[in-house]
Amino acid sequence: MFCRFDASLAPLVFSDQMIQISVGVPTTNLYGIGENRKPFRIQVEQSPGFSLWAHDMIPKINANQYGSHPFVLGIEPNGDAFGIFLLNSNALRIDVLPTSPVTIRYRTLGGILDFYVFTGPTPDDVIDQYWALIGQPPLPPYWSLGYHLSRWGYGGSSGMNATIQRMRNKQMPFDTIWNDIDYMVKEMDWTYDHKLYGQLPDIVKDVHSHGEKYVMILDPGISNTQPRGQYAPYDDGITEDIFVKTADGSAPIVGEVWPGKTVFPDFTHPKAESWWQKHAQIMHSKLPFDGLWIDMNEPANFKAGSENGCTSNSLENPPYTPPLEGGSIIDKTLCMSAKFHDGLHYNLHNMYGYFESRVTYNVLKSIVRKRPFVLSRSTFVGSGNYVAHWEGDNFADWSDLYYSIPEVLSFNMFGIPFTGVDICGFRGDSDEELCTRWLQLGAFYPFMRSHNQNVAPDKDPAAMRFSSAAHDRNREALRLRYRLLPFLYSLMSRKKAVARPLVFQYPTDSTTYSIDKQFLWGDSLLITPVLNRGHTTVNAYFPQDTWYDFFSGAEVSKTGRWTVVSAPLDKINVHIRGGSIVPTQVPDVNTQKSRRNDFGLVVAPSARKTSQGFLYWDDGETIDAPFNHIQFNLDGERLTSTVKSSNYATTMTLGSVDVYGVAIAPTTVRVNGIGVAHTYDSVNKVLHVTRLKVDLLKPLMMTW
Ligand code: MIG
Repeated sequence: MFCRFDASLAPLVFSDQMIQISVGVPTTNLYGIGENRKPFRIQVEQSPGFSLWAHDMIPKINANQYGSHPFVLGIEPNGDAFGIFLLNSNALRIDVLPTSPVTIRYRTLGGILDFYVFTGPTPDDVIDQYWALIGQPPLPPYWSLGYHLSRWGYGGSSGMNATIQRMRNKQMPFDTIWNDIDYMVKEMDWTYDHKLYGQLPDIVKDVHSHGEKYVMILDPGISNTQPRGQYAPYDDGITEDIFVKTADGSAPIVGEVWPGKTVFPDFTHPKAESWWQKHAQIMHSKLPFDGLWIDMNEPANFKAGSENGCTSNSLENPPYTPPLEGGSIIDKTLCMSAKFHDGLHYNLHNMYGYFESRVTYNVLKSIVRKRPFVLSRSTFVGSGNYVAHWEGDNFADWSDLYYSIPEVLSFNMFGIPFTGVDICGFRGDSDEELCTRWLQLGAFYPFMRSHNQNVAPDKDPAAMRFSSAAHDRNREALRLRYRLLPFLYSLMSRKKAVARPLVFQYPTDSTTYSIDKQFLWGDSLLITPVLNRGHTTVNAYFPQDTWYDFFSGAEVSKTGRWTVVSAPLDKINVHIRGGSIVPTQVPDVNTQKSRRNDFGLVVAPSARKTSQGFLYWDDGETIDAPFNHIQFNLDGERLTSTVKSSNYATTMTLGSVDVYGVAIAPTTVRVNGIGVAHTYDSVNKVLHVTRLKVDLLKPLMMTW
């Protein structure tokens, strides 16, 4: 690895509001730099440039989006990886120039050059090193790994209730129901509309009685136009003096968001947390929410700067600005000279979402006294310590379906592995084919949520306008998700990237460098979704290794090349890598129920007939919960387990084991010394053992 920071590739500029420095890097395989919509591998040949400036903007190519992550990972042709990270919250332009060596040119509008270089040598090592610096994401509550259903504009409690009922009636697995801004009175935080959503407290009660959870949205903008004494969040905020101020510091800066004119909480203010806490607590006593969703925290403002414009100075009109959506640095946000407790908006803008995330996480934690679940639109370096993330206002079309994969893979590098996008698309109409394909892929987003714009037709898995065949396919996608939840949870417990690009696993295989239509879960599952209308086959790359169809167990005969595999509408291709053991669980309609079901193991032998896997298990909600950790090991015709930790007292029953790649039909199968019934699939070479009732908290030994 040889990265050269110098002035030979582009002149070094060091001025108050613009610093430029370049680094020469020894590869064209570069990944990261966000949040920007793009293919996963940066298209160096096209001389791309990225502006990092949090902005309320629909995801589109070349636009600065909701968050800022100035991190780039490079992989050299020999497989060695490195990372370069610039810790800087100012507006940034990062250009990638196809020179020899490749130049990464940084231009920042302020701050200092606080660079970190990570030496790997593997891509996973780079990510470990980066996360060691910025913080490892905490384990989310188990229920939040389930399927989330959201919509803007249910049309009130009855519409919301109807959505819930059809999900239940059609046996669609889901864990949560979400409310967007239409639950509020005039879109004002910490209120709910007693007319339109009069039944909401009952709905939340009913949701809880079914083992489901409730999540609601909050926006930062606080209405400042209510009569005095009528809206405590504003009155208290004034008393506590926690709103962002105008340039001269004399008064809160006023913008305009959904509630009309608003002021903006300064989440860097020491008193902001107790203020947010007070109103969250009052609300929670009426509507006991389980999770919170924080939107519009770029911070977004419908007016450029403020109601009264901005003062004219070099902060509002920097000598250099990168190309920005909306054409100006104050587009859809507050004036640059607005004042926070910790400094100027000019310097803190990219961190507004981060500060709100931290405060909201702390508040929720103190209210529910369990692991908090918070979803945030705007993110910065380190946001993964507090929140999950979604891609914002995507569109219901096939290209957005594809772009969800680079988004999820990038955020897995950025330390926010718990990321997904709005399934079926937020804007526009998704027909049942697109919706099904999206649910199938969405089952493999670490964070799986459907959400929908107020003006868009229903797109939930049980939507009345979808055929019953579509409902069946959607249910299958959801059940697959629930079947794999113990594996997903175990992956998340490792505090490593969950959704991984193929190049991380096979860094010396140049074919994998630009693959972003397939990805891995951990190092075990290869996911190959259909991303085109009408397609019932898909071109899959199988790196040189042993691979089995996850569902049938059939071994992939030719690896190290592209292969067309069948992908009928009811199927997403999933393959398991030889050498893996994946824990599963009999799915159910929510995680409260599925967590009580029997576990299963899918055992995929490597060429040397060995494999490993593990299962992490705890109560799914307690902070620093005692846990069980069971390791599985295959060696030839012997599957064993080691209970590494068993501090969580519970029942864990192993109900089935499927062993792939068993060449010869076994005559006897023994589990813990006792002969058990089994079947053998001679076509796919699979040994199935079902109807077991084995205690997973005791060492297991299965032989055949
Ligand atoms: O100006 O709350 O990205 O998920 O439904 C739009 C309404 C504000 C943007 C979010 C979207 C949400 C919507 N919000």
